[in-house]
Amino acid sequence: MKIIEGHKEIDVPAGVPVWDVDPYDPAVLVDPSDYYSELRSKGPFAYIPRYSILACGRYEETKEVFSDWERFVSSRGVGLQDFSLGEPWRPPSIVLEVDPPDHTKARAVIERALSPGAIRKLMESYREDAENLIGELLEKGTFEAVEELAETYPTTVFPDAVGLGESDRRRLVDYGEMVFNALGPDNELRRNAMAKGPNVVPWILEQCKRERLEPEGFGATIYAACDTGEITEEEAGLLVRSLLSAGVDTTVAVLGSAIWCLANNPDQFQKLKADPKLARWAFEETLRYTSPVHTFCRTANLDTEVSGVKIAEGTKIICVLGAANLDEDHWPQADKFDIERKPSDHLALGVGIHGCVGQNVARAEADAVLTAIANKVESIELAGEPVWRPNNSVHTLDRLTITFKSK
Ligand code: OVV
Repeated sequence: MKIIEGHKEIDVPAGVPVWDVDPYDPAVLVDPSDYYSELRSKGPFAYIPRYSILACGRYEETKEVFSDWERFVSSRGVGLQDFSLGEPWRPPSIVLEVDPPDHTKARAVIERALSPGAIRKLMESYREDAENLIGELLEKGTFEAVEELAETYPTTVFPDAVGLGESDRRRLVDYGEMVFNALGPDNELRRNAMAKGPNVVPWILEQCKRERLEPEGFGATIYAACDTGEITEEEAGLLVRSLLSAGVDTTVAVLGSAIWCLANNPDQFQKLKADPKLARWAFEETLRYTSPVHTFCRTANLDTEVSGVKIAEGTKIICVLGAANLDEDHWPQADKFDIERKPSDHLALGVGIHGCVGQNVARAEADAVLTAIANKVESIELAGEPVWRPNNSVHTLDRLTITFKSK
């Protein structure tokens, strides 16, 4: 058996085109639209020889693979590495990198911590923080929207909601960058992110300890579940680690991308201003249009078949969510950003039992920020060429210079 990027080499399934592309080439990662459409044009799956994987990017197949946890498991890792063949870089997540029945218990605990009721309590301070921040940026006029808005807002409100005594914007963003880059191949992006580990990982793990967490917060609710014997204290620590792994870079990405979308589509921003209640849908359409998590993998746990393609046990499938969310066969005028589209079935937050457990927190953050912008800002303009930051799993901006004008 030959191993490539930590998983089994597979034969090309009958009828599947071989496509010599590198999905993890920084040039593809910063500007993926041609890669997305070419992938969809190949059929339900393409075989990518340099990694010996299947890729899917049509809506139907991506949804099928992504939601069928019995055939396409997460416990063997959701990146290129197959955890059944070697040790991952960190102890696996007990909610992401796991299947039922173990998944069910951890998921219930984290779902409780992030419940709609818990989030409702935060909403008022989320709105206040968003209004203050947008007010400050309006006064500045021109600002760096990644640093001063997209990174600043989540790294202010989220650590507080978790109950961390302190925030460290750089370390929180860098840890997310590690976790998401780690899902890709052993390329320069992954190696550079991993090199930050010694400065970042010990700090993150320290924040996950029970005694570090405030008595109110998502973290405390998670730890309360070990007093009732539902989970162990160690598992509670790992679930707090999941919050810090998945809760920062994703929301940073979607906020930056939402501003980018609105700056590029002034007609859509005018719609939002006319009806700020559309903030919720501006968020969903940004998710569909930009897919902050562009790729997650699954592993076939048995010989099976999808859309007539025979898939062998051990096959790694990269599910290109970014491509599925722009599939013309599912979305009329897929390449148009339209906040009145109201796309409730995009795949940006996943689908099925592993669907984003933090989505209501993300929605609350985005709603607070976009509502404040709709109410206070007259126009949003690009004040420089946007620059994207390549990441093996996250589609995110590196630099976005913006001018806000008031009346
Ligand atoms: C990258 C990522 C996404 C979702 C969950 C987690 C990590 C986790 O650590 O649980």
